[in-house]
Amino acid sequence: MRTSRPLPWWAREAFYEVYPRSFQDSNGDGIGDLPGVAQRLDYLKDLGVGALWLTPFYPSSGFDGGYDVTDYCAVDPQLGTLADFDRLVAEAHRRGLRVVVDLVANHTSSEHRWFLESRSGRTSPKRDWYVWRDPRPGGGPPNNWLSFFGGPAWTFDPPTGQYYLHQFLPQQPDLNYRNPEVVEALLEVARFWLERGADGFRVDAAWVLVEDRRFLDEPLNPDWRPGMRERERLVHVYTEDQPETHHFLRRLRSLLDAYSAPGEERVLIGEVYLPLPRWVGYYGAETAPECHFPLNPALVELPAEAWQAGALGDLVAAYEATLPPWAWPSWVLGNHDRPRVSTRLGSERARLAHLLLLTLRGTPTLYYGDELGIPDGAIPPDRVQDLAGLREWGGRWTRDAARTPMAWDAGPNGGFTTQSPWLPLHPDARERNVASQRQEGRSMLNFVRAALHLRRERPALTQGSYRAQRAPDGVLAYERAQEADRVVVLLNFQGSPVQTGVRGRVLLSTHMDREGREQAVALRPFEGVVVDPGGARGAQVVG
Ligand code: TEU
Ligand code: CA
Repeated sequence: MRTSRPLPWWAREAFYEVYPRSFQDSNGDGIGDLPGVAQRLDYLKDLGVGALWLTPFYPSSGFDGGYDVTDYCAVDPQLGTLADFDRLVAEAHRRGLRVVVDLVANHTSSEHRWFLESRSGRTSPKRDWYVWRDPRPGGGPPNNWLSFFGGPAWTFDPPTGQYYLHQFLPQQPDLNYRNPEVVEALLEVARFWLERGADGFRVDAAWVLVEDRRFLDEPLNPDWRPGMRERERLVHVYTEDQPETHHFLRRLRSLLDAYSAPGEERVLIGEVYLPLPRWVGYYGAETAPECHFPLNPALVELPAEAWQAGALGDLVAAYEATLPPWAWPSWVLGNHDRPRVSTRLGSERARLAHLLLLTLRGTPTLYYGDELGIPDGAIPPDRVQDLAGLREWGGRWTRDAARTPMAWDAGPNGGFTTQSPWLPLHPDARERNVASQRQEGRSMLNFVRAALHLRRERPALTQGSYRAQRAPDGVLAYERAQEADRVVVLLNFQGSPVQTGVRGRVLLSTHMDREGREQAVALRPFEGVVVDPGGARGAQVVG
């Protein structure tokens, strides 16, 4: 996107992912719900984010945290009603907050009426809504494709003698996007939520919607090593990133554009885990756009040991160089599928990571609770809810750990619920919660809030250009500039202090204890700062 034009809201604002079951319980059943989210909108407004992404709140069969939908056009009774959704949207809009909902497009629940009809017989009018294949000659699954959650991507259905495809759980049969009726049905679902005021969609599993129609075996991955996920034994040439997937996303984008008005765009965000050269394909083309931005998995997947100035600088440079000029970057630190950033990096580097997230060029997406530095929860085996995730990670990790309830105050259950919560809160919830961190001047919460507000106030940070700067070893340095507004960001990713030659006014430090003019900014271990160099000169970072 050319930066001289005023930015659309989805490029200007920070997004915040809410896992509704874990945000706020409003009726004392231990499960967070939509009215609960509505109660906490003032918090989000004050924090400084501009849009919420709600993970699925639809009726579901409960095998995959809501991602096994039984009815796309309703609300799970545990989480509320359609009227609660309408109120949530109205209350959000009243505060200038946007609401994006999850579109679970790749698959339905096996209990969805479409699938029940489809599996009822080979001549069912909905048979072709899913991907059914005969056993391979001599028996067994049609090919070697593997599911994300372990085991084959095919399950046999004895009454009709065929296998159906599921990229995820057997309880999540893949829809057949080669059938135009399926495309229409999903667009109809999208219309339903747009009519109710949703500001857009995060399309779930957007890079695996369609498979190659020859159903050939996928080649073995020569780089697979024990410890890697089972699905990675194969190279996904036939099950990921197929051209027809892009066709659907283009259709969906056209629909969103038809529902958009200047300043009131409906946004299309895609979940896309692919290497950068193919990941950028999900923006589509300038004249045939797809996602406004795909969620960027790079920082979510970056191993802790690679959080070094050099590697990060290269990573950002690669994104800056690969994105076409009209495409807008996206940055993410964590989500409901991966270990939390505090656990991956430790609390000091989690602050640095947030300063990076909130000062890079592009739309940042925060994950609820990370603004408090919540670590992965310890989930006793008898309380594990996410069996799918346990399978995905070979039993080594459960996604529940990253989905524990938000802590609002030092009261019982962190103010999340008056009853026993569906998952235990993090162990230090009595100290690590919104109320206590509000009072503590230098808390993670106050830091993230300050960074979000600084980002809003400075055009350089919201829409300015990005330019890497030379810096001493261990320091990632870059300048953001929008016309006369300029800031320099210095991030010390090493455990020792370092002197930079930067002169100017420190606007914000991860340590929250320095502000003001300095002759040569020195950084403490793992400290990051935003500096206003003031005037045209003096910003050069000298090693
Ligand atoms: O996730 C898709 C998904 O495949 C990634 O989580 C994946 O497991 C891996 O990290 C990619 O390399 C989405 C949702 O976010 C997840 O919660 C659902 O379980 C999944 O789709 C199925 O709907
Ligand atoms: Ca509840």
